[in-house]
Amino acid sequence: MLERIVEGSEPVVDFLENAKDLTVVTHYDADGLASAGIMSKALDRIGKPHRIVPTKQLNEERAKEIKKMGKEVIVLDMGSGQVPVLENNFDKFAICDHHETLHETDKPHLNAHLFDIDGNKEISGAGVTYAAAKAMSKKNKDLAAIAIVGAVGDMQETDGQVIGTNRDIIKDGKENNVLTVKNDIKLYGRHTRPLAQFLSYSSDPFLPGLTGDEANCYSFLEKIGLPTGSDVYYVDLDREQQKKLISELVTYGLSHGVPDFLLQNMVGEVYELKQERNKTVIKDCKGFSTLLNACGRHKKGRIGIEVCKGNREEEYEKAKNLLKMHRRLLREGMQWAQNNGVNEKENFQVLDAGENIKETLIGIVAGMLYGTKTINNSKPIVALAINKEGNYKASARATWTLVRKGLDLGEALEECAQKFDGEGGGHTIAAGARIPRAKKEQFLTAFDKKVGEQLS
Ligand SMILES: [Mn+2]
Repeated sequence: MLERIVEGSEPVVDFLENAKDLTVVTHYDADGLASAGIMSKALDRIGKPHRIVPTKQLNEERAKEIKKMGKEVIVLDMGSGQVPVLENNFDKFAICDHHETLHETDKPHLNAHLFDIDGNKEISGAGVTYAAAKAMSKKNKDLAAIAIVGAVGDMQETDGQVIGTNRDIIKDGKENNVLTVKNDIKLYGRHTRPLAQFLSYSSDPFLPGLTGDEANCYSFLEKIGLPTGSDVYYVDLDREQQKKLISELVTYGLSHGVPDFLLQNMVGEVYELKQERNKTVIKDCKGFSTLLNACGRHKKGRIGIEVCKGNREEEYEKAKNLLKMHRRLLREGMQWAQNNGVNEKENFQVLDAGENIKETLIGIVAGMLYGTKTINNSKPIVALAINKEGNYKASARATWTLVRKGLDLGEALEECAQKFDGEGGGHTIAAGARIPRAKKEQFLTAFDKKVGEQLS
């Protein structure tokens, strides 16, 4: 599958090789930053100068700003849905994307869906960009690990592992000594936190009594006979001890009402960057993508891109500090949500955070609330935050169980937001919208009705 995209990369590669004044425009999330890391490294290797612009969106206004910097753009992890904007502003452009919204163009356009590959699940923006890099030079196969960082960051794992074309990329990564794959616990911090802290910080899934309570985690570990020293990390345990911890956590979760699908997701394939040092946040792809997300969400995308390209000094230290801040804000957001609770409607529930949670974090908080006692796990959630313009940013999240029953949050948000002078869209399981402040109640009523129709 991957090879088909590599073969189809020729127009993009020609474009890059002939570019005179190149700007790399990329989405600001983990997948976008990974895409730019891969592209920038590949361009460095052929000695092609370029500037990099991470961006949240690519509308007319933003395109005009970018045009002032340079006339030729390669757009990564976005662009397929913005062809008219690109046509309006640039004589020369190319696209590497995996999103489904497709406009036709005669410019170099690499998109998974053009090869009948499902870009939602089987390959990310970083994966498509990796295919182009591989077409430029076989040397770039060492960037396969960063492509998987992008896929994991874009939540492309299905039942605990990546699938489809992403598996071809994994194969490249293994063959080139940059990736290792094993079955293991998928909680955040295997490499970076002492065991008790590792458990207490794990909010996905939320384990009632353990998450957020280090003292309880300490007693839990003592009770099951595992070491509690502050110098013992999960990766320091032997295989038997690791297995013991996992089975005890599952038992604990089941007896504390954690949905079994969340507990199942706790174990699966773990992707590690073979060349990175143990006990660093970038040792595994999940940690790496979280670091990138923190950079992007706090408008420091370029720092994350440098880390993707191999910087392990100044930029890496900055990125780690951003991650610390990011995680603190998320904990505070979760705390706020749990203290204030949700408002349950007929077919969904609302968390109205107003100005108490940043709009850039509201979606992550909404997702993390599943499995907590704060929300009803059998209904979708819409979390609202007031954005810079004073309007509402809405982030909707659901479970696969609901999607299987017919729920499509992307469709529901798009339709309901448009009705009330906003805009929205996204995936079946996760979507977002912007809603004028005065239209909030009308929007929520329409959304309730729409979701009810989808689920009936
Ligand atoms: Mn993406």
